[in-house]
Order: sequence, then C-alpha cells, then structure tokens
Amino acid sequence: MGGSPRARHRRAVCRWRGGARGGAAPPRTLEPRQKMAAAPILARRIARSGVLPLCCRPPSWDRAPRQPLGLPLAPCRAFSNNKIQVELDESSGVAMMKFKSPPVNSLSLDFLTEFSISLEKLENDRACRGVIITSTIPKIFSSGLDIMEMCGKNMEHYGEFWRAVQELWLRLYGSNMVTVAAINGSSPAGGCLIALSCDYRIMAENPKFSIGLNEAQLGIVAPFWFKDTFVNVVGHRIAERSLQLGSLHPAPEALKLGLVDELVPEEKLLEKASAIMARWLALPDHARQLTKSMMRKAVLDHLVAHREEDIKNFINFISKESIQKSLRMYMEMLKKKKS
Ligand code: CO8
Repeated sequence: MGGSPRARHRRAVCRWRGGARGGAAPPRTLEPRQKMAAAPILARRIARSGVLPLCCRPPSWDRAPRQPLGLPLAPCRAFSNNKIQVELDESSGVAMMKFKSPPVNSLSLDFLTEFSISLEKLENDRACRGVIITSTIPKIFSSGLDIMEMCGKNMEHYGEFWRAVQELWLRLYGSNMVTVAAINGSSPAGGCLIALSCDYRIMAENPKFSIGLNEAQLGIVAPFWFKDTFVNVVGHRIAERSLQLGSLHPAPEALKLGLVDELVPEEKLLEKASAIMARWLALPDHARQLTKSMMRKAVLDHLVAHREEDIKNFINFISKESIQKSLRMYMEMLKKKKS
C-alpha cells in the first residue's frame, strides 16, 4: 500500500484503533504467540496490518534476551525501525529510545513519522511509565529538522512535513510519560526542541557540544510554539536574546542558562538519566501527570487551535525565494566547513 509516510502512519494507527477509516475492530481472540509477547496493541496491529511506513521494516516488538543463558530473562522488550531503536525494561517501566539515523540524526519526514509511532506505542503500553531519549551517533544528539525537506520541494510536501513536526511535538510535549533527554552531543534547532519538550535534560559535559534554537542563523524564524517551549524552560529574557541571536550554547553555558538541568561526564550520562528517571517515577503517576498537564496545556492548546494556520504560515514562509536562498547558502556553508 502506497501514499505518503504520514498517510501510511495514519492508516496504520487507524487500523490499530479499529477506527472507521482504518478497518476492522481489534480481534477478540489473540494468537498464542501474541498473548505470550504481551506486546502493546499498537505494535501488534501495526505489525499485522503490513501498512507500516515503507521506510521502516515492521517493528519487532519481541522479548529481547539480554542476560546470559541459564539466568532468568530480564523482562525486556525491544522494537526498532530504520531511524530509532527502543528497549522497554518492564521491571522498571522505563524505555530507552535511541536515535540511529546517520550521519546526524536529522529530522526528516520519515524520522518524524517513526518517532511519533514509537512514542505512541510506548504511550499506549501500560508497562511503560517513562522514556529516556538519546542518540547512538557519536557527538550528535540531533541536528534538527532535515533542511533538505525544506529546500526545493513543493507546497504539498512542505505541508506534510510541517504537520509531522507539529504532531511529534504535540505527542512529546504532551506525553503522560516521564521524558528525560540524555543529550550526548550537539543539539541545534529541532534537536533542541526535542530536548526542551522533555521533563528533564541531562547533557554530556563536553564544551564542544552545543544546544540552542539557532533558526535565526539560517535566516528562518522559530515558530511560536518552539518559542513558547523555550520560554517555559529558560524564561522570557534569556529566550528572547538567544532566539534573536540564533545562539548555540556550549554545554557549560546551557547549564548556566537553565537550558539543561545538569551536566555529567559522557560515560555517566545514561546511568544518571536512569537515576533521575527513578526519582521521578517514585511519585504517583496521576499527580505528576495532572501537574504536567496543568503546566503545559495552554501552550499545547494554542498550537492545536491554530494548527492549520501554522501550516499555512510555514508553507508561505518556506517557499519564499529569499528563504530558499538562505537555506541553500546555509547547506553550502555546512559543506564548505568540511573541506
Ligand atoms: N539537515 C540536513 N542535512 C544536515 C543537517 C540538517 N539539519 N545537518 C547536517 N547535515 C548534513 C551536512 O550537510 C553533511 O552532509 P554531507 O555529508 O552530504 O556534506 C552531513 O549532514 C554531516 O554534517 P557535518 O559534516 O556538518 O557534521 P559535523 O559532525 O561536523 O557537525 C552538526 C554536525 C553540528 C549537527 C552540523 O552538521 C550542523 O551544525 N548542522 C546544522 C544544524 C542546524 O542548523 N539545524 C537547523 C535545522 S532547522 C530546524 O531544526 C528548525 C526549523 C524551524 C523552521 C521554522 C520555519 C518557519
């Protein structure tokens, strides 16, 4: 079955939900293997539906034996696609989500779609209460939105791409799970937005790694919901200055500004993220979730209410010849920097 990644995602999710557009209702009886896997409904439905985005192989949501033979298996499940791998430890309720899209984990339409699907699977899995987000690519957390998705494409593509960016943010910023960003490399623009959307940010204490919303450096403007997310983390004054200058803050400066919550040596990053997660999960979910919702609802609702308008604005803005020129020059600058 063809169509855009977003359309395929919609069909896959619809089928899982047994929705009107998606087809049959979920089966009442499950095959023995499915029962045994105790996998979330979404993973089973998507795998069965065969309508996963073509960019990714069907996610395997299987028990992943992690311990030597002879020892009892850790209660752990894993799934992965071309861009992201996820491992859920059922005993702690914590999923480890790792970006693995070389060279720089740029947020292409495929990446965004797979990211959203992965989050939805975890969100719908009762065994999962928190997710740690990190990268498998050395020195890079994420290079932000894939600039090639915003360059030289048609308006329909820009609209589809921007909707996928919105969807990812709505899902991540509005997640009921505890979300911890373990930032193990540079994290400009959209990469920074992912970190800002989490509940807690720990960064490797390497001053060569930087983070920030540097859109102004590309000649583009961070949309209001990027700005709102930033303001909610660092406050108005710091956000205003940093956004106008398109600043990328080296890790120690990011800590001073409150853009990240703490720095740790890189080799301790995941250990620390797990410790923080355990502290957050020690609280009852419902109180924490309601508090999170109270803090974030206005900003989320603002985008939901203006979603179509925001897409139109993006399309108008990005398709201007002057903006296209700026993006092309920026890409050339990145390439020149290499040689
Ligand atoms: N998109 C597409 N390609 C990218 C991106 C990107 N964001 N970043 C890097 N690349 C490419 C490079 O061009 C290069 O390609 P090639 O190998 O073909 O020459 C390859 O990835 C590797 O890049 P580098 O050689 O630069 O790798 P380094 O390890 O030296 O540096 C960095 C990694 C630090 C990530 C560096 O590549 C960098 O600074 N990249 C640019 C990051 C950036 O500015 N991102 C902003 C994207 S815009 C965004 O996220 C929000 C947009 C909001 C839009 C609002 C409009 C209304």
